[in-house]
Amino acid sequence: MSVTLYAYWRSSASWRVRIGLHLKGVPHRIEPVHLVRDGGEQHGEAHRARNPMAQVPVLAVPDGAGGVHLLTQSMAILDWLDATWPTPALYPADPWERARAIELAEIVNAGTQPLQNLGILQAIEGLGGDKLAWGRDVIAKGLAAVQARAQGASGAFLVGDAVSVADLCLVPQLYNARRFGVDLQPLSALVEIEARCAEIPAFKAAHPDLQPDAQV
Ligand SMILES: N[C@@H](CCC(=O)N[C@@H](CS)C(=O)NCC(=O)O)C(=O)O
Repeated sequence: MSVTLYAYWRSSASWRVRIGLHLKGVPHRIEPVHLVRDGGEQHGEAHRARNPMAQVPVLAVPDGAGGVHLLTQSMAILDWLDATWPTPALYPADPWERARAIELAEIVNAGTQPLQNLGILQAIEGLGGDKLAWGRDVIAKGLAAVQARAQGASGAFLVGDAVSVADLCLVPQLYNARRFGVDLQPLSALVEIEARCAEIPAFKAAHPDLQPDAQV
């Protein structure tokens, strides 16, 4: 089975899913959705039919009858990938560690990224606000919380010594942190984990610069 990921090279939520696909060796194809050009392809009829939130990622999975099932929300997609291709696991086996990994992932997924999403930044700009200062503040706060909450859980990676869903959320968020000029000095524990992830072939392959729609 080969799946299709509707994605944008710099979308952090798409990036999480790309890492998952590569880690598990899932055959896939990337279908770019340009979030900026001409006001954003995500707002077009074709993409809204895939995702009424007008966002990426969206995963299209063959339904076995010539059509596809669609799945939105990176965390739901990662959960499905993990259940379908269990190795390597994205979630620790121990129930407490599993919950800790989800906790750290959700600080990014629910508590940080949505506040600096493109649509929100455009709205802030429209209201006369400073979108870069806003983005910098919310990312700095979110990542500081990840680092604080990871204490006692981390080993080589955010939770223990194996990559988990928490690391899949961390790496793209750190990339966004740099784009917004967040001071990473106080976040050195996270940057060290990021460096370890960067050595893993799946993380390398999922990097924005290597995507078919990359503009580098
Ligand atoms: N909760 C969603 C978030 C998706 C999301 O925010 N996607 C962003 C890119 S990272 C997007 O498509 N933004 C388009 C826009 O704001 O217009 C997920 O995890 O998939």
